[in-house]
Amino acid sequence: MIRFYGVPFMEPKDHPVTTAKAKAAPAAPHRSVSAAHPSLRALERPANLTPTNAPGFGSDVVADTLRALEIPYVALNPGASYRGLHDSIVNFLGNETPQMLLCLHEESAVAMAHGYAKVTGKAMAAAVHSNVGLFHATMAIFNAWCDRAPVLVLGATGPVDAAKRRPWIDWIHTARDQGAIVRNYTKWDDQPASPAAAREALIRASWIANTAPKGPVYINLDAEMQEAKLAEPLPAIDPARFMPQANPTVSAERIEQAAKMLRGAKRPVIFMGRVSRSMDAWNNRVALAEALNARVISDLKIGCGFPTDHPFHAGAPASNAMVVEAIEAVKSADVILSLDWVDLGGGLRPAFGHDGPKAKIISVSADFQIHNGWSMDYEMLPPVDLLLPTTPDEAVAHLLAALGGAKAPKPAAQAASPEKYQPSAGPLRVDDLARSLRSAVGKREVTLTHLPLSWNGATWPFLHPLDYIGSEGGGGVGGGPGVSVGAALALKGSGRLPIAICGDGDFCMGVTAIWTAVHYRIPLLFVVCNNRSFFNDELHQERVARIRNRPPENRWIGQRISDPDIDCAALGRAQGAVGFAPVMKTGDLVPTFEKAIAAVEEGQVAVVDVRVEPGYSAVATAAMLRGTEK
Ligand SMILES: Cc1ncc(C[n+]2csc(CCOP(=O)(O)OP(=O)(O)O)c2C)c(N)n1
Ligand SMILES: [Mg+2]
Repeated sequence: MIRFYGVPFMEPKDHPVTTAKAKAAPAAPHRSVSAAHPSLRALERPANLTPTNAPGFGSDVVADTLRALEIPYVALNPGASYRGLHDSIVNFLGNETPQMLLCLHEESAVAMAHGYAKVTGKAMAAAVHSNVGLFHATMAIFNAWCDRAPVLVLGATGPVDAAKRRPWIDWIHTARDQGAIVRNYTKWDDQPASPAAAREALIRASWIANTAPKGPVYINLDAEMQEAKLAEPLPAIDPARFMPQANPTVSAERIEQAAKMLRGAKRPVIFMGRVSRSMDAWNNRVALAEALNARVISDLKIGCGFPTDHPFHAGAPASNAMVVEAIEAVKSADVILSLDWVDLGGGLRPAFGHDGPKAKIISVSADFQIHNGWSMDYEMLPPVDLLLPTTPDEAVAHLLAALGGAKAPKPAAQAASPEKYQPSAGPLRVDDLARSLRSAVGKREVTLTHLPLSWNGATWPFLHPLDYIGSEGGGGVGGGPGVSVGAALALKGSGRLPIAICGDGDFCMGVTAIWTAVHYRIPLLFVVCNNRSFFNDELHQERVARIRNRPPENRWIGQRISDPDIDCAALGRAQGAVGFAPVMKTGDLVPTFEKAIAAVEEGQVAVVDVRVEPGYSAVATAAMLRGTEK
């Protein structure tokens, strides 16, 4: 029995305000993480708490509801606008379910929750101060939105009643409609005016965020509502009854239509898009591809959905652009099954140009349900001959059944031992980094929590749904470190080694997330793919200069992060991580990675700064062309 402030720790199901079983809706497709990891629970225990079970203040009701919803963590940066809630989590809940995770920037607080959701499929909370904290958080909220990742963002304002405000500060930190800052890239927001309304708002928010298509939600808690004494206890409710199963479904008729089209296909292609991290669903997708004899294409924007070393996988996963093998497969396809591919219209274009595809298109996606008029992250309107308006996991299971059932799932593939990396004497390139890291990792189970823009998908095969969890979603540079710390948090104790490979620009923007990982003992390896530049944009400047017949050699001005070069490992060391001297030579890669992995396996956070030659693969460079450019 876990104890806190003198009374036994109550599992959410026993909690007085929400007596019935608190079932998160919808059920996670795989393992559920409902409370903090034991080694984190041991940290930051509050002292001298008075045993009490009854909420006494508005914010106690908010905290109590977070526990009833089994929110394990709240990543936060503090602020007086939610000092009431802060007190309730520490002194009423005993800093348990949710447990606070202090972050040095709101962007990393939300990014952490995003990374956690990428692994678990479930929302944890992030708390941000009034309008100013929310301003910092916006980039990460947008990333989570584009990535369809559930995050419960808690914020605060006010007092909304102007008569109760302190001079100056309470006024500048109150806005008439704070939710407007993020309304265009959240699924829902609310500003409840009473504890009862706050409880309802949190339950609704959790339900909406965790229902597919998933996404971030924002609840703005009035400072006065939080701090006021509770006039009378709220009647007990069962949150599960307010969160009915609401995931999209598809009719048997449409499944049969799709199965008929696929049965008749001679050269089917599957676009492996936004799918879950469930192993069963992974096995189903392999069985479906094998039953159909389909070629499969995948993309590094999103988590892996299919073994990339499978003979049916066409070429390497795309980084910025589809590889030639994938384009050829799409060109010759007669039926394309898109499993919620990000930008289906754009994905068809390299093969078919503006004429549109000859192949029949079956699109599995319920994403249209959350398209709005502000964000165009819905991408191009694709031609679709049959829509299955549901999640890929559900559609694939039904399609398999309709096509005659799945074969017994094969055991999860074992990573083939990578070839021993033979360092070349030449310049150190991104591929050297990848190959030597694989060699140092050996047979360990690894989760790549982030990859840089310069990554070559051919250098690292994915054999399990947790081998790679996808990019930050919204193209917001700086998300890599925070997302990776959140993912590593979710993976803690799983036996997987989390590795974040970040560009130097990305790393430096989000670098203070490292402190949170070190402070809360979240082991993780950071590898900085340090080309000393915002190199992606050097290529753009070169492109523009060439088009305009101007000197391309000036592309580096306003882009290079050198003179001084940044010692990225020292940025880690300054925050308690183990940092290594910058790796300049290919021969030093493997031994340095081996030492760094050993440190992570001892429970530490390690940072290896690898000085790579600037340069992208030809296919990635080609993807930067816009429209009619040559
Ligand atoms: C928040 C944000 N700022 C700026 C950009 C524009 N941008 C796209 S890629 C990039 C460079 C990223 O640098 P780094 O992480 O070092 O990767 P590299 O391009 O060097 O491979 C920039 C600045 C962006 N996408 N997001
Ligand atoms: Mg760079």
